Parts: sequence; C-alpha cells; structure tokens
Amino acid sequence: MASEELTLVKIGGSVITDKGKPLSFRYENLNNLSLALARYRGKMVIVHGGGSYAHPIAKKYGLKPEPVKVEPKGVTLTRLGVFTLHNEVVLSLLKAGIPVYSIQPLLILRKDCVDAFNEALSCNLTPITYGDVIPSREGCHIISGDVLMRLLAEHLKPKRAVFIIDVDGLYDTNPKSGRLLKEVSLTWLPKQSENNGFDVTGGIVGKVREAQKIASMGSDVYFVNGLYPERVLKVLCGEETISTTISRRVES
Ligand code: ATP
Ligand code: IP8
Repeated sequence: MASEELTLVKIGGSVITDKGKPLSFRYENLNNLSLALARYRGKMVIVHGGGSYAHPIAKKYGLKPEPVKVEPKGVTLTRLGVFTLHNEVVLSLLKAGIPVYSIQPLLILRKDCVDAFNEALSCNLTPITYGDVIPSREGCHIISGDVLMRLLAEHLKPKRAVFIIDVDGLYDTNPKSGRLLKEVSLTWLPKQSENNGFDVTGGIVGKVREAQKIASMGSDVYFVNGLYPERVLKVLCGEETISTTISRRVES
C-alpha cells in the first residue's frame, strides 16, 4: 500500500545543468527549484541526475548502465563530477531550508542498508541521493537517478513520484514539434525521441520506462517542468497544473 505522506522527487540534470555544455550549472534554476521544494510541507526523498557533470565524462570513459571494464580513472573522474554537482544541490537545498541527508546509492543496492532512508526521515531529515557509478565483480556500471527512483519506490511505497525535467511533460513525439500529453498509459513510449548526444542512461525513454514501473506499483507519477517551480509545488500538493501523469486506467 502507498505511503500517504511520502513523495519521491527526481531533480533532472536537464534543469540544474546545461546538458548541451559539459560542466555547466544552471544555478538560478536550481535555487528557484530549491525554494519551491522548501515550501512543500510533506515528507520527501530527493534524487538528482548527473546532467552535464556526469554524462559527458561517463561517455568519454565508456561507462554504461551495464557492467563494463573501463579505465578506473574514468570512474573516479565521473564520480568527481557527480560529487561536485551534488555539493551544489545540497547547498542550494539547505539554503532554501531543507535539511538534507546525503545517502550513497550503493546503500540502496545493499538491501540491508536501504532502511537508512526511513531512518533519516524519522530524524526529520530529507534523504537525498544521486545517479552514480557502482563497482561489481563484472565491471563498473552507471545507476541512473531514474532507476534509483524505481528502487526507492519498491522499498518506500511513496504516494507520489515526481520527475522534474526541463520541458512541460511528456510529448507524443518530441518537445519541439510534438503534442504535450496530459496522461500516458503504463506501456506508452514516445514515437520518436531525441537524445542530446551524450546521455548515457537512455534519456527520456529510459526515464519513462522506470516511471511506468513506479506507477504500476501504485504510486501517482508525474512529469513536470522545473523551469516553472510553481508547477512543481502544485504537483507536490496534488493540485492541477501543466504536467503529464502516468495513468493506470488509460490505454495507448
Ligand atoms: P538527467 O538524466 O541528467 O538527470 P533529466 O532527468 O533531466 O536528466 P533527460 O534524460 O535529459 O532528463 O530527459 C529530458 C529531456 O528529454 C528533455 O530535455 C527533452 O527535451 C527530452 N525529450 C525527448 N523526447 C521527449 C518527449 N517525447 N517528451 C518529453 N521530453 C523529451
Ligand atoms: O542523470 C546518471 O544519472 P542520471 C549518473 O539520472 C551518471 O541518468 C554517473 C552518469
């Protein structure tokens, strides 16, 4: 059964960085979004993506969502990018009034450690985690923030899962020429989707697939534009706004 209070929020790298330009923050977007999240009174767990601080470096060193043998230095450098972005996100959220508690994604994969999220929540902290690189016997692999959202949803059974991206929601084809959809089904996928060239975790299609799995577990799932923080706050509060939801009823 879904937890009445808890909301999972994924802050997309497309909102807080410029994915067209390696290592570039979008501070104003980040700070405005932090202020909107701080106005939400319910319990939250936050995940953020890697944006231009992770994907270009991961791509350069051949890292993928599947385990691969890569030059170890590439793992360290990718994570350095992730941590640089993470620090800025933590500072911005803290300045806005959200006392976050950083949790390494590795703990989510170690089933006996995943309760750290509930424990942080019970101390009135807001747990935050991020897309990362994970070592395994078969090689290192990327775990995207979208996959972490799904793993956390399995464990925490949130009422709501909100994917914050830099466009108004999901479009039938693509945001430039397509039509914005208010609802999509559990099996819908965009007809044609563009990737910005260096996204190593599947871009919008990978995100939609994970979001559909979360919706099928019973959470309400939304895609909303983080460039309009007031819309994000409305989605968190369960109010009507421009967004896309994944419906368990709609066929398509
Ligand atoms: P990150 O993975 O770095 O955290 P993110 O979560 O913000 O990034 P992306 O993987 O960059 O998300 O996906 C969002 C991007 O997908 C948007 O910038 C948008 O232009 C693009 N996109 C492509 N096709 C579609 C579509 N059909 N509907 C919505 N967005 C789409
Ligand atoms: O941006 C990717 O996470 P995402 C993290 O949520 C890395 O897809 C290390 C590329």
